[in-house]
Amino acid sequence: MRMIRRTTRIVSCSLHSLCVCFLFLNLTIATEVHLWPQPKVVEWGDGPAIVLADNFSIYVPYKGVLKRAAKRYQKLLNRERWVPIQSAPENRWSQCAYELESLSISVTNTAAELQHGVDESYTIMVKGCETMKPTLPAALLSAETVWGALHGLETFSQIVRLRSRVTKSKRSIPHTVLIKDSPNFPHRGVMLDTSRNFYPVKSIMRTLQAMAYNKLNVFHWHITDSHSFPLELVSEPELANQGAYGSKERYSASDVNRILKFARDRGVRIIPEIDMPGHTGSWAEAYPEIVACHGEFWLAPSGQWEDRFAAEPGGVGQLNPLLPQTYKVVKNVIDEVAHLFPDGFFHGGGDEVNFGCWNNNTDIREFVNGGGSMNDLLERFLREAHSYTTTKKKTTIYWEDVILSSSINVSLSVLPREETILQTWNRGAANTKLLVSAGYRTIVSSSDFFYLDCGRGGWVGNDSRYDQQVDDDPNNRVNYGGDGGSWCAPFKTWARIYDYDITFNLTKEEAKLVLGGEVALWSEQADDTVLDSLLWPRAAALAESLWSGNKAPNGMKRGAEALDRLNDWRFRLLARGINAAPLQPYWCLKHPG
Ligand code: CP6
Repeated sequence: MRMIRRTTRIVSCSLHSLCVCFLFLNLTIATEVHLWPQPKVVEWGDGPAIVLADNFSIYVPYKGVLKRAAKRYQKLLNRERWVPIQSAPENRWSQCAYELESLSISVTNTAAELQHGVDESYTIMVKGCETMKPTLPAALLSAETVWGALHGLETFSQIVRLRSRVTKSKRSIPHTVLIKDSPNFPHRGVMLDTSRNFYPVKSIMRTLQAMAYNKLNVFHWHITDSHSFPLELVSEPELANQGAYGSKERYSASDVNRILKFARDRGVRIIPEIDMPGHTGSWAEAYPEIVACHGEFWLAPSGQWEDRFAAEPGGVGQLNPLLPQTYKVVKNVIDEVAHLFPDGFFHGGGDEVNFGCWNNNTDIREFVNGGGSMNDLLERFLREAHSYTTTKKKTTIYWEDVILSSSINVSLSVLPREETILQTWNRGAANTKLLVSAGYRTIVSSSDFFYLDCGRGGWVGNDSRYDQQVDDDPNNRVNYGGDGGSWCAPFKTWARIYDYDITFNLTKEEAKLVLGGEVALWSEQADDTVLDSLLWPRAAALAESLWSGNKAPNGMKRGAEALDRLNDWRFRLLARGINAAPLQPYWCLKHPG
């Protein structure tokens, strides 16, 4: 009986990504403390633990971001009550005679702004006591910039832990530590869609906080889409007045500024996305005349009337590139958003432009009948919109569709390489290859690996993309089953995200154009109630993969060893108020190997 139960339990751990090889790995990788993401270089010295004094303090000689961060981490260290699931061997737990009184921070260049490519490296040195003659332990964090120092503070907070049992209330760190750390990729992001469903400011802040814990440094804010326009703009107040879900479901300039300050204080950049010219149905609430096909049906090029749900469940709409009024609104929006958000990058959307939608519009049909092409229209729109963003001195990001969509063939001169970055989402590595070989800097967010939204059942709509297993009735708009369809399968597990190599199959030169990656949370089926558990700990998997890689120093995959640390990390995130989802039965964590 006992035997059978045991076997069953082991099977249910291994089914969810093996916890059986821990023992072997623990022998080869002697991590005293579990860190996430794993730093590039970590050396633990042997010797008694260093106990933090009760009045331990973080010493920062600079005002501003770093001072506020030190305060936050000091508070966090004071209340941290997290104990690792596996304690280090007892012989590590003798302690130095003197306690550690402070951590000192020094920064070389305090003026470096938080922008793409800023130096994020840091070094932590902790010197323990000498065993024979008692000496004072010392801890130093040094960094080139404030932003590197923030990462160092986070790592320091992960080194600290409660001692198990013996001295319950005392925090300690291992004897002598050397950590030298810097990221592999400068762009490590999370995309959040706040249009399909609204997220309160506090849930965005909680997400930014969790990102900082994970050293993720880019929040790609997909603010607007067809379903709602939740951003208040002074120059175009009607867009939110009419297009937001309600008077509370919107972000004011002061909300945005609070979010921006919160993010900057944690070393996170915010890239705003205003998705155009597709995905603009919500603009039609205020400006029906500038949006094509925002009704129920459109006339496809095939001559068939198509149900709008067939292309975009829940509502569509595409800006009409022929109208001067369109550009007046677009210019106001871009100018104000570019001003509101200080980042050097601006996301201009450009995904899923549907010529069938434009074909629904009489003026556009006339334009095409008169010898113009749909392609000309898109090119016209992009050229115009691009000139607004570059006038604002922004590098513009677009979804890959603007050059890779099979129906689209815009002149690349509209998208100059120095001013343009493209973001993948289809066909995994193949599209990354196409973008970089066309000479574009690229951000990877392949839907096969990095899309976090799928996997929780029904989709409203009879769209075959989302819903393969729906019955044959074309009027049936409810998918009762499964995981949401082929686009969603397989589920994007942490390991699938972790193991994906964003520079797969690229030459060294091509790989240099890959700036990094983003996990994406589209919100058709998500809001604040499920936000944390959809993002965490899966976004943490991306965080480590882009920070220090998914391979151990010996070149082997570090999946199993990573799982060990990620389990601990998930519990620490929980202790810090992030509702990260469990990865395994707790039993597996208690019984490694
Ligand atoms: N919304 C917008 C979406 C998606 C994209 N853009 C999307 C497409 C396919 C999947 C998931 C999301 N919902 N504006 C594509 C970039 Cl599987």
